[in-house]
Amino acid sequence: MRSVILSLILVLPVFARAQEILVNVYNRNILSLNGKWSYIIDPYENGYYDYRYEPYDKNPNPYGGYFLDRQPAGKSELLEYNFDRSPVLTVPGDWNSQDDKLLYYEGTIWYRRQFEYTKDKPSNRLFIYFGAANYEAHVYLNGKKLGQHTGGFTPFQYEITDFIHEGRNSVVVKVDNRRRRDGVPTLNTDWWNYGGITRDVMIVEVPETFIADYCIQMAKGQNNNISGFIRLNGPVKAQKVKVEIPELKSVTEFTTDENGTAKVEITLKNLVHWSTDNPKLYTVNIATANETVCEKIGFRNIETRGTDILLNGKPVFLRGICIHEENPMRGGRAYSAEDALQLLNWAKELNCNYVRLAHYPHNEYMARLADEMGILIWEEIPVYWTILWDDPATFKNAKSQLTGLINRDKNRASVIIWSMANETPVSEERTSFLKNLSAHARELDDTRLISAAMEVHRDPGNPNYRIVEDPFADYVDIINFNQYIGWYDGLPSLCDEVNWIISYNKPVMISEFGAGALQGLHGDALTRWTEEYQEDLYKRTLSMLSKIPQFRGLSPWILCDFRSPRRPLPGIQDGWNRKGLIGENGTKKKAFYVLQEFYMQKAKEYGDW
Ligand code: GCB
Repeated sequence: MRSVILSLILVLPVFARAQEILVNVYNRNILSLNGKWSYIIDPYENGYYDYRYEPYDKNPNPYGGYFLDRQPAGKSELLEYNFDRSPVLTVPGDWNSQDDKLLYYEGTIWYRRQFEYTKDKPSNRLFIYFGAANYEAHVYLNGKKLGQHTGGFTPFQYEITDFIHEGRNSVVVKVDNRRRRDGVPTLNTDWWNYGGITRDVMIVEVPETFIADYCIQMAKGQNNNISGFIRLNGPVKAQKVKVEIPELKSVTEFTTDENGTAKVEITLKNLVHWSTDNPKLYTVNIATANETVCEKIGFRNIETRGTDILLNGKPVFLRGICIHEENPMRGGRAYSAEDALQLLNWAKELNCNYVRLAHYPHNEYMARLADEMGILIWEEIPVYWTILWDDPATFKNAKSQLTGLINRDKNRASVIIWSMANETPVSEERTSFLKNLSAHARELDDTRLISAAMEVHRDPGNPNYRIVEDPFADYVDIINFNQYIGWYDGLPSLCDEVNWIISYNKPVMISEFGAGALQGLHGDALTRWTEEYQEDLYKRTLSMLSKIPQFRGLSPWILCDFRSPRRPLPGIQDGWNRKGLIGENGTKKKAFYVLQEFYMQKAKEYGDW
């Protein structure tokens, strides 16, 4: 019995230290590890735990150091895991949409990829970088454990300088997508729990001392002043660093301190601000004596004044739509620049100037493309519904996902809102959780706006009143709430009756409303699931919302139908949430055109047409 249970990896007593994540990884010296990875399904995790359920990581295998990623030493040796005989999955990509038998799988899958590597320069350092893996990943290189990462939507990396071999190398990753009560998100969501290595994987080669992180953004409330920081990692911490913006003929030199950090302050003349009409990006070069990192960055100012949202000092109405990170036509998680283009092109066609990337950090291509297309963005972490508010480990997890997101996208002009949560039930623990998260976000980035998708309450004495009142509203810059009058709450005609009580002197936005419709199903406006019902609900909702005096934007639910196991209705839902304005085959529903027209009028009203 014992001898047939094989440990998968040789154990190193000390894990590689978790690293500060490299910013702007796509513009570095990288080797992509995307492609075909061999995989082994391991629902009982026998490659991770011995037969006493002790992790091999903690308790090195006493039976001779078997490990998964190797060939039997001779014909008599028993090995039961063998990647060479195993099928392959494409990385990046969720496993659910690549093999029918994995559609509902929740558990562990082991991945392996072999690759050759030769350094450009012997003194250079190497990192392995993962855009994301859902939900927990354990990473091993050539039999050494590099570390473990929790959270399905943020990047992670390990330094592999000392573990990589000249020539052939082998990386093994255990990915486990089981939902957890104490996780972020928790057990209960309304989206598909796609597992796998869902984003790009790469080896990054950098000099011994390298530019690890930087923030080059417009200072809060300023029009010409850039402020931020540069942080070096490596033995030569104190040195000269240059920031150059060739188009503006601006070159400024800074000196990093003994921690490798320099504060950046630059005054720019003749700067063209990034905006939705003119998404101007400047090439910015950040250089030390032996490294230059380049990136296109836009400079803009976002703030609120009273009930207005101001982009570069000018009132803006946010014509938005919610998006899940899914490609409805291919099926499964979106992960590429092409997927991002498809989704954001649809948003543009809808006359949007804004998108809400729900309900977790999307891949980096989205914000990069939005920068180029002039689309404003809301970014969010999966603090959704009923996570464990009083568990310090859950808070730490949420905070680390928020940090990962802000670190990655802090140089994107398109990103204007960090959202802390979606539809969370009011309680003291929840409000203090969100307060602490938002304080952390402001500490990391004081230039963007904070919000959350809050809930609506009824007035028990008056069926036609809806109230937005939430103690967390005091800590946000924009009030956002989800409401489903006409779908979960009465019929669409109720929209004509309802009065809103929203007493905040802040901009008010509606982060969600919507109705399910099966694309191609027609009937009268009172028949559920028809395109006509959804169309009618959109018309009535838009007139209802327009009566709210502080109304400054919206992001209806949702651009495309998306998969959700909560949606079983045969013949209609079949495992899809049908609230999309676009069906699973890419065809637009009638309500798409209602919103498109509304947005054209709004754009005209705000002088954006
Ligand atoms: C919501 C949630 C969203 C759901 C949506 C629905 O309020 O925020 O995740 O998918 O409603 O369709 O019910």
